[in-house]
Amino acid sequence: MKTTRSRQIGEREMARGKTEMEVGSDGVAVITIINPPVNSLSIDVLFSLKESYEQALRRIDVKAIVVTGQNGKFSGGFDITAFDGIRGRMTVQPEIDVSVDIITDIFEGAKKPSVAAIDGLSLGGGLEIAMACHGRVCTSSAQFGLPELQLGLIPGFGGTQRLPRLVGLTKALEMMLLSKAIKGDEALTVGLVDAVVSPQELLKTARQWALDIVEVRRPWVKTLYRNDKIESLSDAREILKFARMQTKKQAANLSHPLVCIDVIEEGIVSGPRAGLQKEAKSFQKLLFSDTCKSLVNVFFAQRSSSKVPRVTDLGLMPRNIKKVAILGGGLMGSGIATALLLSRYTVILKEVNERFLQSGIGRVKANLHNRVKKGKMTKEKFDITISRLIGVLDYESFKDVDMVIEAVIENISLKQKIFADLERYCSPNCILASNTSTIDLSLIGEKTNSMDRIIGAHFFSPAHIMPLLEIVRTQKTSPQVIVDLLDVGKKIRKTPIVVGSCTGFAVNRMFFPYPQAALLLVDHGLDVYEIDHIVTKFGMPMGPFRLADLVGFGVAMATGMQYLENFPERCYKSLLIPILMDDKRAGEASSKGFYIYDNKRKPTPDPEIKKFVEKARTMAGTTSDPKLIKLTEKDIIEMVFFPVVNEACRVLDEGIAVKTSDLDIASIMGMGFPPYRGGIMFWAESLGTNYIYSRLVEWSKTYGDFFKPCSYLEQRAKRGISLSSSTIQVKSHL
Ligand SMILES: NC(=O)c1ccc[n+]([C@@H]2O[C@H](COP(=O)([O-])OP(=O)(O)OC[C@H]3O[C@@H](n4cnc5c(N)ncnc54)[C@H](O)[C@@H]3O)[C@@H](O)[C@H]2O)c1
Ligand SMILES: *[C@@H]1O[C@H](CO)[C@@H](O)[C@H](O)[C@H]1NC(C)=O
Ligand SMILES: *[C@@H]1O[C@H](CO)[C@@H](O)[C@H](O)[C@H]1NC(C)=O
Ligand SMILES: CC(=O)N[C@H]1CO[C@H](CO)[C@@H](O)[C@@H]1O
Repeated sequence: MKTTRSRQIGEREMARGKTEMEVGSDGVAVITIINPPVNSLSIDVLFSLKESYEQALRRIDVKAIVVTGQNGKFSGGFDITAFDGIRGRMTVQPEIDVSVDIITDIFEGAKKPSVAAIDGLSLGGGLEIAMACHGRVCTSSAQFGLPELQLGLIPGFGGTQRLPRLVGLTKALEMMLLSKAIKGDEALTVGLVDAVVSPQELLKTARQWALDIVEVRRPWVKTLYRNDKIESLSDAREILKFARMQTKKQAANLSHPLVCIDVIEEGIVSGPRAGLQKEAKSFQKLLFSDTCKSLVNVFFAQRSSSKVPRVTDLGLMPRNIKKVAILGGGLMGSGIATALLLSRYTVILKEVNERFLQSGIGRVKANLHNRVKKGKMTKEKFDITISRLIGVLDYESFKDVDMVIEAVIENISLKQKIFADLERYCSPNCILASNTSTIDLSLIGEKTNSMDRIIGAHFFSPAHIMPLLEIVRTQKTSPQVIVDLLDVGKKIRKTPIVVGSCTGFAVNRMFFPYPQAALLLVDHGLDVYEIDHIVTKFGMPMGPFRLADLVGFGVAMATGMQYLENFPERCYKSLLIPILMDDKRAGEASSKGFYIYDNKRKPTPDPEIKKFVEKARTMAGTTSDPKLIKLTEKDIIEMVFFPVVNEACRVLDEGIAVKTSDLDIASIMGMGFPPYRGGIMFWAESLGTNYIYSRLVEWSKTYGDFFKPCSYLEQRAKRGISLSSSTIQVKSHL
């Protein structure tokens, strides 16, 4: 990675992180990376590391070097917040290639040996520095990985060259292409480290190793030139060929994994120095790619989703939640119970009768069994986990629960009664959460005096697998309760977004126009399967029609009705699904929807669908529109997704969501929008507000108000400002 140093010495106190060096009487200089919380490698840290090395190399009382990180963490890798800075400074001279000039020539090429003492994280650039050392000692809980591909990049500090030389090609490819981390003991087995010791012994052992290298093992081996682990050229070619094939299958729209394979190959074919050079060049290019920018956006969006203005900035600490009660052991309830149990919560599951209770518990067991089958859980762990589940039929044991999550059938008077009961049986501090998808939370809490602790916890089905949690607050929900639920969300490994209450909340609300746009296009002459094909190619896990089959026509109609009730002026009402329902099609569950399903649930297009489409067109009075039939793939994608962007703007305007980045996360984790496009709003922004606005205006003239841009979008388009800009907005958020 080429970079320049912009800060002057006088600005030191502003520096992001540093290193410190301490020379012992044994002649070992211990250089410690200091940049909390994960000792990331900012530009300042890298240059300070270089200075410390140079000093150690100059001093005659120093015989050997140990590199380590402060507070039990080696280094979490390159500082991602510095990417923008590097992009901006690319043209400034002089350039220094960190990977070649510093890590390879100064650190690895030094006349004094260095040993990395690794505890905690050693990821990305952190691991790459450790690999350039002449020895590595770690603890068994240390974590090693090169996750750069998750950000649309490749390892940039020689990782593509050194990792294969330490652990062999197959293991190195697995760690890079799948961003798979390994722990200390495995690192020892595969040859990534030389010894595993206790945290107390770590520094002592590393010093000893460093001195041993000086005294006993001179001349020492540089990782970059090791050949004992790397496969023969012909074997390597076979392995790389297979990896390319797999990659093309699994990540059709991503080019950087293939670049990574090319760079590794260059090192094997033309030697590691050439490999380093190609790595540096490719890294620079990828840094400017849309994929990298998008994935970095997702990285930050995910981290900021748990930062909520005027909630998480009040200095509130999450309360300790240990015991959670769940009402209803249906599909949702059992999924939520599974997620909580997996994160060591004690779970009380309440049902209406013994039979339902047993089937609820059965579902939880089945979820956990699946993990055992997949090798993700041992039988012993299963027994311990399921022992924390307590099934009940009454509220007896609710006195000391910290949180209740209600997931019973959607019935207002039932839910009102339940919340009134909860108020009586639970402690006054207990959080009362509902997984309701449609009923207004204020209505649910109407018969209580507990609105400040009533909150929505909207999971996505299946709850133990889907990563998103919509936390729904009302005007009365207390910040403390939001902070508590954010903490639970994090502990059960969900990405939470905090939203206001409205029909569909943020995710389903902004995506309601998505199937409608697809149906509109079909009514006007496009083919069902072509739309699904194009949308899938764009990167969605499935097209809108395949999704409708999966959700089921019953559910699709019911939710469609809600939007029609709430937003009649901008709904497109196609008759196609009701017509299909008349033919006894209900979607995948009935083996027949837009597709036909075999007994393995494999979908096949149905030639008969034409007949129903014709009928729907006739009834709607639409005919095949010659203009539409000639649409390009790009047009079709835009006609399907711009209405989503438009609705997302309304969601922002109404204060349902507080940041565009939350909607990026919502689109990716709730709907499967491709992360390498950065999320729905990031993608929209990349096309330009004005472009989206003018296209919507154009379509609304032909196809009506379904496409009519909202005022939030219009105002920003006309002023040429970003969708996230709140300069116009004066409406108060929730
Ligand atoms: N699962 C989904 O994908 C999905 C989709 C749309 C909506 N929802 C919503 O999720 C909620 C639950 O959905 P589900 O699919 O799990 O429903 P479900 O019918 O499978 O399960 C509901 C369970 O709650 C139990 N129950 C009813 N009253 C109870 C009470 N007073 N105390 C304890 N248990 C009680 C029922 O016996 C039933 O087993 C509903 O509000 C529904 O609207 C879920
Ligand atoms: C995504 O991949 C498909 C092939 O699967 C290709 O046709 C399409 O152009 C790709 N899109 C982008 C933006 O790379
Ligand atoms: C809703 O719940 C109430 C109270 O339990 C019950 O009396 C009513 O029959 C239920 N309504 C429906 C439609 O299930
Ligand atoms: C009761 C409840 O919350 N229902 C919601 C729970 O989560 C599922 C999964 O999306 C939603 O579909 C339900 O609306």
